Amino acid sequence: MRILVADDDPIHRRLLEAFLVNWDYEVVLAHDGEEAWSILQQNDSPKLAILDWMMPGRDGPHVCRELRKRGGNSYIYVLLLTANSQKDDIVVGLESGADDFLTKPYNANELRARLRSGRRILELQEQLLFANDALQFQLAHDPLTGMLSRAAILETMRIELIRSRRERTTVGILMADLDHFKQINDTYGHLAGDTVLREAAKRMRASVRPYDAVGRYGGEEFLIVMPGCNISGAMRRSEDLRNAIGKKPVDTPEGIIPVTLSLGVTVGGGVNTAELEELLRTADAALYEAKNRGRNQVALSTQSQELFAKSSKESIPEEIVVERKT
Ligand code: GH3
Ligand code: MG
Ligand code: MG
Repeated sequence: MRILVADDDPIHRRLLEAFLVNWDYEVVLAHDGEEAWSILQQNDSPKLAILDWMMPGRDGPHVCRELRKRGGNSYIYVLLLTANSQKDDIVVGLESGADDFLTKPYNANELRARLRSGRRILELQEQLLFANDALQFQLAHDPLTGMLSRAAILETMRIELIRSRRERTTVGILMADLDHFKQINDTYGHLAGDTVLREAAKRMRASVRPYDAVGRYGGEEFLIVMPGCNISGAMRRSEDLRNAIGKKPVDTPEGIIPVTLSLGVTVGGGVNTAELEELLRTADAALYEAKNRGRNQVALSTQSQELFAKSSKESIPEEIVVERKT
């Protein structure tokens, strides 16, 4: 493990280094508080630091205060070394953010033990960060399909709408729903239904661009957010998604299952001032329309049709206003 030793006294520095090397630490030396602070600011700085209290420029507590002010995820464990005469200042040292202190002259075994407890705290901190990351991932992803969760895709949509207004681009919003999925469950069983959902998710992910977001909005309903996508782009992408699901049945242990997808398309951002909830409603209405017209097809929301008919910037090709495919 790497450890930073900051001490302006060359004899103390060398003595400490000798101990630490002997205990298998990899030592990084700083000659004063200034140098210590600059080392601790580096991304790969040691996570364990022994700082002498008295140093020219920034003293130990000063470095400590800066460190704690900076915050961040990567915790650095600090042990302050104080001269015996400063024993009364221990409170000041700890209040500066130091984790532990030792008075000079110190006992080598005591130093070694205190460093060990510092390492334990760093290890716990690392485990906590790891667990926290795993939890964040779980919250943002649907466990069955590995897609973004409902909350995560809605958050993506919210952010992309804000971005699109700033950058004056549009965002394609697709609401997609597997057709007659209840029948699939009823005919082949729930496990086969799950396999179909996983495969559908995989095909959808593969049909959109890496910067497009796909999320599981509900049971067999998906929300796709496509930044920078206009009406014709969104319609084309919807056709790709529809084809990706429908062109090949899904092979499951319970049988080969044909599946189709219906999609409702709307476009937000840009000149469209509609808020997130309204866009969801319009995409949902278009999806309902696609279902009504016989499923396995793409429908564009009337709001998008009207809005973009008004703005001469983009005309909607006649044949894709509502597509009917069998
Ligand atoms: P439509 O074409 O109108 O969308 O018909 P549908 O049968 O797909 O729609 P409906 O909403 O009636 O049924 C959806 C079904 O999806 C019902 C529910 O049991 C099933 N479902 C939801 N989540 C899951 C899941 O995680 N796994 C499985 N196997 N089925 C699910
Ligand atoms: Mg359905
Ligand atoms: Mg549904």
